[in-house]
Amino acid sequence: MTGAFGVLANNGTEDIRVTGASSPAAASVELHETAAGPDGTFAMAETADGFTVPAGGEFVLEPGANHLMLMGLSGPVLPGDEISFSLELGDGTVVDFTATAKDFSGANESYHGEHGQ
Ligand SMILES: [Cu+2]
Repeated sequence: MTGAFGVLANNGTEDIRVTGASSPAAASVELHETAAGPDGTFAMAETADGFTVPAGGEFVLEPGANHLMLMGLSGPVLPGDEISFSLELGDGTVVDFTATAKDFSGANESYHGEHGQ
């Protein structure tokens, strides 16, 4: 599995809730958040109520925090690959976007470390 990171921007005047995501590159895509557990270690889990992008603001997806988790990749993801995603919004609309895969080896180590893997 792998993570997807970036910034979701909302230029509108109302908050946007992201309730789900999908990608042809993966069997499923989950909305994950990372939080410190009772014992101080960080663990990631699916968000209970999705991501909320505030009106006129941004929602940051980054390692060790909120991210899109690609589960069950349909094939290897190589740097430079164009991965398309669909985000399902709270009002029922679907937003498509494409992200370019990047070599993430440097930060990947700390990312997995934070996840205790
Ligand atoms: Cu995750």
